[in-house]
Amino acid sequence: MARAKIALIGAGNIGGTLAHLAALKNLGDIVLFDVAEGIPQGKALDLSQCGPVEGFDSTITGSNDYHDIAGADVIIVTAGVARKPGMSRDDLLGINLKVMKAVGEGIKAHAPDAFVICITNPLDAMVWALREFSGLPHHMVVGMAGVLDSSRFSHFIADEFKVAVKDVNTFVLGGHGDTMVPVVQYSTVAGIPVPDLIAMGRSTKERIDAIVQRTRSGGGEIVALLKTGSAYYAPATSGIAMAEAYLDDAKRLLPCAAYVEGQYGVDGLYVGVPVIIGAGGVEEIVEVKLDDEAKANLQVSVDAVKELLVACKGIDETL
Ligand code: TXD
Repeated sequence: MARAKIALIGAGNIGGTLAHLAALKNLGDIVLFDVAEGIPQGKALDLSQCGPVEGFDSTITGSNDYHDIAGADVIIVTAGVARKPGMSRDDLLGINLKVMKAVGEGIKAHAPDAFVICITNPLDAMVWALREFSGLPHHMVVGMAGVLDSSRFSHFIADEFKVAVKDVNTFVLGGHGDTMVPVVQYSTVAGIPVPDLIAMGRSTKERIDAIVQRTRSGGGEIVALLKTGSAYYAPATSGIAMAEAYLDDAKRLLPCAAYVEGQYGVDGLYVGVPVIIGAGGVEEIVEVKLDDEAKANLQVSVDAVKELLVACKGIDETL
């Protein structure tokens, strides 16, 4: 069977890490694309030289030409600018919307059959705009945020209860921003819901609420520490998990920014919801029952995303 082809649009901090992870996992042949000359080529050559040590035979090439993404099975988009201290994700909208237009046109022209995972911020708006510009089917364009946000949430929960991370499963809904909705009642340790663990005296509501807040500001916490950019190891790891779910037809149920048409009372925009990812891309949007608090929090998140879309339409009249 022919090896999968993975195109990474953006060869920066996340793009380079994506390429490294994809190569280590032998997911397929990799094309690193960027507008910066030399960066994709240099990183591709450096990564290729890991092959003899690690034993992977993926070919890794760098390019500044969209023709080289032709026939990609999976495309992961990180092109754009990242946050610096003092910047919100929304501050990136003006610059990154223009980038999504160029990327969307490149994908439309050269790899219209790919499964596209958008990572560029502000995520919920950029994945929507990328889908509009590319013209791909909605189920073949998805945003990476919830896998990262729930991984951050799971890391903090595992630390709080002093348990193995593999026994923690957390649930995050909504936009990738301060309004995201970590859903405590669907978050479990070995199947035990976190509220039950609180009732068992293993933590308190106050401590869990503080963890929810730390998850919401998880990106900003790292930006403040790094000062030169934002997180990239966990974002790349999360994007690769989604790519593997598609390539392996794994039917994984993952929190992703997907196009909702009526589910959760939302219509016509991308927002973080539980989805099944398999060979058909986003194969199903899973609608779970939410308590009133989670419903209200989700609505706040949806309203924030709608404001971003209004801003996008104000910048680009073709949207
Ligand atoms: O969970 C999430 N979705 C977020 C996403 C988690 C962390 C970071 N998030 C966002 O991903 C971040 O706010 C940025 O918008 C993207 C990429 O972050 P990264 O840290 O990889 O940024 P870099 O290192 O600046 O890399 C961006 C690359 C850089 O090499 C530019 O030259 C390139 O994008 N770039 C382009 N490539 C192709 N085409 C165009 N037009 C272009 N413009 C810039």
